[in-house]
Amino acid sequence: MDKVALNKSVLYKCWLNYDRKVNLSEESKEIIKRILVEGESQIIDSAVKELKMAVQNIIGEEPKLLKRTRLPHVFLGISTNDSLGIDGFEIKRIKKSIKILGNNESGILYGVFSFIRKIYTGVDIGNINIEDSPKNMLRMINHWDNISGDIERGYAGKSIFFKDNHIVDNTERINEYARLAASISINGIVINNVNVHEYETKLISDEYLTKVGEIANIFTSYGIKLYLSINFASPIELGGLKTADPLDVDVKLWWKERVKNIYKVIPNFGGFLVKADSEFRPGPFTYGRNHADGANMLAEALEPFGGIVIWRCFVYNCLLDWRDRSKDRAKAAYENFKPLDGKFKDNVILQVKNGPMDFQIREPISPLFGAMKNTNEMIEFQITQEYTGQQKHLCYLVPLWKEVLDFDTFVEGRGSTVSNIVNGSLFERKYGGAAAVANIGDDESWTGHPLAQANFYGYGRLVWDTSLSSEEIAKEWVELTFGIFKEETTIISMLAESRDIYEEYTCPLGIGWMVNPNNHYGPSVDGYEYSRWGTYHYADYKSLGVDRTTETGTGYTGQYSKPIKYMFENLQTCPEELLLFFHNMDYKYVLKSRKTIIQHIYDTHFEGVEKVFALKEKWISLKGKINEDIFNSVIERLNIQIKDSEEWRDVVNSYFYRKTGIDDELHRKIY
Ligand code: GCV
Repeated sequence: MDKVALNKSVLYKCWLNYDRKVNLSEESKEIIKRILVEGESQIIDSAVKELKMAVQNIIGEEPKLLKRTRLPHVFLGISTNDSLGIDGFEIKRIKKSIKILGNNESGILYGVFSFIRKIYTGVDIGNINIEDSPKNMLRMINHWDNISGDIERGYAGKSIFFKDNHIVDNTERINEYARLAASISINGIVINNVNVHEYETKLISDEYLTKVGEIANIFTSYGIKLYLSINFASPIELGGLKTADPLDVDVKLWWKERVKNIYKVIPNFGGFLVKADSEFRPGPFTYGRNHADGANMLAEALEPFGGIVIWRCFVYNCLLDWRDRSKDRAKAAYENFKPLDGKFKDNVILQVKNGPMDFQIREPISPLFGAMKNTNEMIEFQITQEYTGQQKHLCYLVPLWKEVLDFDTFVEGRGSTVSNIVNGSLFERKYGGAAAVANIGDDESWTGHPLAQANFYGYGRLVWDTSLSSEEIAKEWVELTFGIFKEETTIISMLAESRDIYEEYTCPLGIGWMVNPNNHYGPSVDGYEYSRWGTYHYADYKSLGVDRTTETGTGYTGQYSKPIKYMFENLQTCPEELLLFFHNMDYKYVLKSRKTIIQHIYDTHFEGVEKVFALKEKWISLKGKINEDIFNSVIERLNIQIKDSEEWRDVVNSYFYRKTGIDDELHRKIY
């Protein structure tokens, strides 16, 4: 039995807290008393361990693991059902027993987690009959952990993998993490930051590989493959070569040798994640080569072992001149990659951030989705709340991700959703899926803000089944974390409205970027306005917003399919929440709400703060009804959120009042 999970706090156990009463019929209790297993492997062991742990909590005794029995039991094994996809499973009642059958071993594990989930969310398992397969093949988590133990954009403590330039010795927590990740069907993990510095470069060297292999082994037992972010200049920095030119024979050989060594130590190594020629990271441009040259060289080395290259498309010029309004960072990914469509090897996947800028609270989808019909694409989300309140503010991100996945690009007519592009089905691609930047650290709660656990949980659930609604996922998470109780709707509604609230008191109408430079926390309307990063709002006394139309603006809209281009360009059809992303508008322009833009800015900022106060009131109504540690920890953060949102309100409103001289119709306090 796993002592770690049983002895730790509710905060630590997250949604795998089995220590509570569930309503099961006597008949069902009789079934789960006995477990029969067909097959043997690390993953099956994990599945059995999990089931035993849950059952012990439910019936108060350890279930029996038997070779055969005529009595009721739960059976775990491989399915013969051809309609199950890879990693899929079925759970069905057959006569006196329940069978949990996986398409493969991971499927068995996911089936067990699903079975437990059903029990703890009050489903009558007596007549259970479900079939479930993932919508996405790759369901990955990217850690931006540095070997120093710091996490780039991490808001939940230090790394659980690294400390003081070493890999941690105590792997208990990593084991627990693998379990948490597997419970939401994660099957790939990159343990180090995409910005690979001096020491992290060595993770692929013999000096570190044994230790990396130990971590890989922990993840393997939960059906998760380990990947590493690599430094494109490794042949120079690690191998002592004079160049990292991807077409150089010695460079190619060097990578082939390295990869061979990696697979000797980690036989099921997943592959490489690469940030190249982006934000000062090295890449093929130095040698006059392109991204396909770079990616294919690595792909060739990984190919014999079944490994893949995940090449990031977050490539843009971060040395722009703010005076030059013709340049538009939003266009960069498409301009860099679209011409290379069809030039990448089969085991290369392009990883594209959900929007063209950088994980703002509101952005349109990246036009690269669907633009590359002959290239594998996967989507990159950010669970860590870099621009969305840094796990001090409540911001449930599943509605945002859901919106992105459901967006119809029309690249092949109706039905060309982002979801169908990245899962590979629209263009029948070999690989596809999703990755997300983790919000995990060594904090007791893993995520700092206890309610930010819902984002980690929600990411996995949504990527497994993109047809789930964000409310369904929230409900599931709440019931697993707090139990089924009358007031659970309070927490569900808090989660559901939190993204809109955050948007209201921060950035209006899709403009984004009004944050303090570098740390990206708190308001600074002009923080990035006169900088080189390409993130401008162009506010003057009369208007604000970026004209990205083809006729009068930067031409960015031309990167979308025709119907989408017209939708964004036309003021009647452009979704108003993105109005200022696509258009430079007069403050007096009247929105569909019949409010002018300036009045909308004032109103949303005042209302946003009021809604944060209301969030706190809702939370207070739960006092005594939920775990006290969680209650207190969330109150602490809601107090911070109130103060911060007031700051946002006053800074943003004062800024625009001073720019425009236009009074608030309701004469509220503006400074
Ligand atoms: C890991 C943004 C973040 C960086 C991050 C980068 C990326 O610029 O602020 O911290 O670097 O995105 O995604 O590569």
